Amino acid sequence: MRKIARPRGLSRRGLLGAAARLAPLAAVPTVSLPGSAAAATDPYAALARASVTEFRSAWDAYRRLAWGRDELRPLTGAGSDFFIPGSTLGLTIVEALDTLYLMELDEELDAGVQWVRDDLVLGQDAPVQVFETIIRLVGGLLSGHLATKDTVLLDRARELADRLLPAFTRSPTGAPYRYVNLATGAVSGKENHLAEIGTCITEFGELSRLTGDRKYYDAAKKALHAVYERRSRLNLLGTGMNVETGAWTGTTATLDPPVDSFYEYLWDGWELYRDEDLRTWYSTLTAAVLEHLTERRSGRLWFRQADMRTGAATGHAQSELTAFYAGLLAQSGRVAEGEAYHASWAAALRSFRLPPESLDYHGMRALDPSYPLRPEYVDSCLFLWLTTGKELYRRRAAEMFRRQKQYCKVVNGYTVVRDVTARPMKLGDLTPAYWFSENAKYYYLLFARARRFDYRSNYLTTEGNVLRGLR
Ligand code: DMJ
Repeated sequence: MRKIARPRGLSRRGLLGAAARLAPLAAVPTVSLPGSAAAATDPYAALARASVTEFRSAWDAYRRLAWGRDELRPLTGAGSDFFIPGSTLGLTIVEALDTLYLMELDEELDAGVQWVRDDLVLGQDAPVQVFETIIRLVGGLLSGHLATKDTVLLDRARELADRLLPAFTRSPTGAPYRYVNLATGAVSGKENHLAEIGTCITEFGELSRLTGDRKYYDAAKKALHAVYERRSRLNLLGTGMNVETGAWTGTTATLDPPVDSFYEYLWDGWELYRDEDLRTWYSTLTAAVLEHLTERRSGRLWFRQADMRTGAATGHAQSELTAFYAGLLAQSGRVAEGEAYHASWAAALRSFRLPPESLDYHGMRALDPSYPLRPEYVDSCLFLWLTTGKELYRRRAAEMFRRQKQYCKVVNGYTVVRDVTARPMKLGDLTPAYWFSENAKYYYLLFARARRFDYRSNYLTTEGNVLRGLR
């Protein structure tokens, strides 16, 4: 996530501009931004250089060992598939395009665009997960297009979105099916999760803005509404629904996956497209989340699980993925809660060397001890820094950067951890594509004075794809 002030001069013309209601520009945050007098002496210059060095070593390994494959297995030195067994959609290349641009690695960027132009085959006869395809591939192609102005990238984004659309248009409720066959349009997976139903309006909205065809935005908004209109009397949501009947398949209210970015995109959709409905839906649901899910424990703020109909507490687990919510809270005007929630994760990092995938915040015990190189904690560092101007968040990011290097760095870049509580830590064998799109980008933007980034006015998707603020 990760969106800051709305771009100055963002065009309101065109199809979406006509549809969305206009609103005053959001205030630009008061921050010691790169290039300002306060940033004259830069204690982060060495970290900025190091963030590029680390990215390059992982990128070189990917090029050498797995070029064109979805992801790199750095220990075995091979590629792996993410979407379709035995086939590739070039996930790492597509995800990295705008990071390459921001870091001014133009030769590598050209090679990536060339691969998309010559080798990316979209019409494959296989089902793909709609949500992942939108946030990673459609989003990656769009931010790549915005960075390079190469129309091939926009054409591919549009082609891919068109292949995904049956998941939305064939659904009786408008909430998308989980999978769609890219060649035939056959849909499957009628039980879907909230994050997967509702995390598409910024990518589809951008596609509508760029192409002048509002069908993408309309499909995404209808999906969000299909969930919103089924909220409980407490204004709480469950975790999933049957997209054919509209019945809830999970009735636990939670911010953890599989819900997380559902809330994020309500706010983001409002912020990008000034659609008042989305702001209303976000505000209504967030008020209920803060009323019913907030839990203070040893002075720390966490978000519990509860029954969506009664509000009764049902659990006290917290996923690392929910760390993004610190930034979202601050973004949407709840700065104190956002800072408090980030402080809870910072405190957890005093108990664990790396954040476990899931923890029980009552006993501060790892429920899932893996660490798949998640970016959410640092994502919130970036946004909280830009919102508050506090150097605290750069220092926290610097500490995570150091820990990732200490525990996850291997000969061919970076790898996931299977157990952060083991001594020594047990490593897995994967560099997730989001490491190139998110972690590496957030570190670079936090530490560098990126010349190609507008620190005052920008928008990054849930996958870290930059849709505003590239220059
Ligand atoms: C990314 O794919 C996106 O941030 C998504 O919204 C959930 N988290 C993963 C990385 O952890």
